[in-house]
Amino acid sequence: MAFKSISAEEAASFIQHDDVVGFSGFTAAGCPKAVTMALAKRAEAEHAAGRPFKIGMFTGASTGDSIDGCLSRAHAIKFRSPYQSTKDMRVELNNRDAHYFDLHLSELAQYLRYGFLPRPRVVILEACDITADGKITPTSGVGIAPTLAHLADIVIVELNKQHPKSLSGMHDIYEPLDPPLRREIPIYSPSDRIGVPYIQVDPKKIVGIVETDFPNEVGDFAPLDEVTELIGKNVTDFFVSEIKLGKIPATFLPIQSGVGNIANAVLGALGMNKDIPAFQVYTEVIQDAVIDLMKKGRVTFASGCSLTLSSAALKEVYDNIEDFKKKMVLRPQEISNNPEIARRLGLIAINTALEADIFGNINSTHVVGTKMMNGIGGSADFCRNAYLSVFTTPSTAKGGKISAIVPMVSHQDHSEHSVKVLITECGVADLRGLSPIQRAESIIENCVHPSYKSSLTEYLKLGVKGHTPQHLGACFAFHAAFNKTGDMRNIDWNQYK
Ligand code: 0RQ
Repeated sequence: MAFKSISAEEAASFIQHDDVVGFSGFTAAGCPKAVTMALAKRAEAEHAAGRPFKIGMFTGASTGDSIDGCLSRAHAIKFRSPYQSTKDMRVELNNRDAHYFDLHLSELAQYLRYGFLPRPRVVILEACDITADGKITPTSGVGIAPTLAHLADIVIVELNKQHPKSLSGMHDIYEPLDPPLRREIPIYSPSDRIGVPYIQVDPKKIVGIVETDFPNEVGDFAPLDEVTELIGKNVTDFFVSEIKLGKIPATFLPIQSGVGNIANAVLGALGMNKDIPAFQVYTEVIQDAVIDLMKKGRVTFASGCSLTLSSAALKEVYDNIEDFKKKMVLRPQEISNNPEIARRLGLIAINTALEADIFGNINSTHVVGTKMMNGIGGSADFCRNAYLSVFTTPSTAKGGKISAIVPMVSHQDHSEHSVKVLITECGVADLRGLSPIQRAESIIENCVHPSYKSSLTEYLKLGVKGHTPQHLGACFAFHAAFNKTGDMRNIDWNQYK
């Protein structure tokens, strides 16, 4: 090998307290693991010796336990961006032991290049292959790796045997020029390739290769239940009727589908309905449902930033890699989530809300207004720029004690201006062309769980005048009731009359 083989511990010793470190990958796919575990041990040893050790970190999106989990438990994070989804990281940032700034995923690479954010000094890239002149083939996720590779002073490569070298050809690596030199990004169809299949790194920056054999850390998806099945059916029926009405072309449009169990279930349902033509996917994370639908011929092409697959689905892809390479492409998140491309391709965007309000605003991130769940991820990259933007959510959470639909969202990620359709297991509220009061009536009638309908109707009856009938003294009554009694159903509206 042209580069020095080093241990994970040696690699970790290149990272100092207060360093800014970048990591390849997107979700748990394509992330380094060995060096970060060694780094967490080093941080613990430094802390035990009474010395400070914390790093600033930039990743593509969430990572696996070997990065976010280990470094959180070691209290080794000074700041972090963007999206995360591990339990230990949530504790760390909700305790404000680590500073988290949440960012649209399409913006991160350019923010780093523009100098808006601290420049990473060290980056760790997971690869399945590397050439003597520094051409790196990423593994199952790309994220911001190309930008990190050219900005950093020091590059550490984890060469992971779990990913075959034959993955080469799956990636399409392209970094746009920065303004004022930027031109259009020439993707006119999800399958267009515009870059090269590798990340070029200056070989002089590569301080060593750490050979590893760690499997991906993507968990399995939850099985379908009655609620997710109904949401999937409602989404599908709605699209079928939109095609019949000629509002969506009969050939259909590329789908962007969000992250998590619900998104996976919705996409599965959509793919199974034969009234929807076989379709292409232009999305951020390629989840299990896409692979299943490809096997059935229902998804004809998928462009994404990562293969966020259960181990069984990833094996399926790797066992048939040449076939899948013809039907899939993995891009940097700057391209997979690019607003220009979302608008041009006419994506149908389906994302999951944590909470919605009766006027169509969406909270994707904060539990009861204060506690960070995961982050905004790419949801706004797509929602604002899609041909049609849909949000789905179960109408209640926590056994019915929380209504996912409230008078006013406790934190806003997507505004009423971007959100076009809201769908729960109860039904569909098509918000296009409706005024605030009409949106409220439609959402209460179609999407709210029966146990909260009368309460939200009472809220509207508080009789506030004006364009948007929001009662500023009562709009958080649901949240206040939850904080006080543990159940949003315990509201006495009389106190607000
Ligand atoms: O809690 O895990 O303790 O049971 O939130 O909820 O129903 O399992 O949903 O896995 O689909 O995640 C919005 C978080 C949904 C995700 C969110 C609780 C609920 C449960 C998870 P438990 P489910 P999912 C980019 C797409 C933002 C980023 C994005 C997300 C847990 O989709 O992070 O959209 N989205 N990226 O009980 C309190 C509420 C709640 C609640 C649910 N109102 N209050 N807790 N929960 N509603 C674009 C791509 O292309 C990928």
